[in-house]
Amino acid sequence: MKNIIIGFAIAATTLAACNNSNNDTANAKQTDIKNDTALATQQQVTKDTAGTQSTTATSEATFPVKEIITGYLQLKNALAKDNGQDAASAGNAIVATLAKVDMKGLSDVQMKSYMNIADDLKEHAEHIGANAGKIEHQREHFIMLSKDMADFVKTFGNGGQTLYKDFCPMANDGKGATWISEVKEIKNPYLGSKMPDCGSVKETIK
Ligand SMILES: [Cu+2]
Repeated sequence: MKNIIIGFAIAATTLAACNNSNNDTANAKQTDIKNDTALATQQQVTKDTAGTQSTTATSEATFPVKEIITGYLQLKNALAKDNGQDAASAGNAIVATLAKVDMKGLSDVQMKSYMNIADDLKEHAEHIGANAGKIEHQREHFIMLSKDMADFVKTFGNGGQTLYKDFCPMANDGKGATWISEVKEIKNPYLGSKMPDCGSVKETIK
C-alpha cells in the first residue's frame, strides 16, 4: 500500500511536472504568439509609416511645384521679350495651376509657407493676366510676384532644375528688383529689349 501511495505520489509529481512542462510549452507558445503578434503589429506599423511616407511623397510629387515654376518662367521670358500678350497667358496659366492645388500631404512648414505665398502669388498673376496691353503694369506686379516665387522656391525647391536668382539695380524705378531664371545668361524681364542684359546672378538655386 505504501508503495502504491509513493508510486501514485511519484506519478502525480511526474504528472504535475508534465503539466508544468505542458504549461511552460503552452506559455512559451503563447509568448511566441504574443511576440509574433507584437512583431506583426510592429511590422504593420512600419508598413503604415512607410505607406504614409510614400503617400506624402506622392502628394508632394502631385503638388505642382514644377508647373508653378514653369508658369513663372514663361511669364518671365514673355516680359523679357516685351510680349504682354504671352505674359498675360502665362499669368492666367499660373492662376489656373494655383486653383487646382491640393494641400493634402504638405508638411506643416510647407503648408504655412504656401498659405503665406499663395494668395499674393494669385493676385499678382491675375493682374498680369488681365493686363495684356499694359506691360509696364504687368512688370510692376512681376516685382512682387518674383519675391513670392523666391519664397516659394525656398520652401518647395527648384522643381528639379537649376535656377538663378537675378537682380537688376535699374528696375523698379531704380530701386532694384529680383527675378528667378532658368538660364545663367541675363535676360531682363523688367527692361526687356531696352536693356536685356542689365543685371547679374546673385544666387544659384541647385
Ligand atoms: Cu494690377
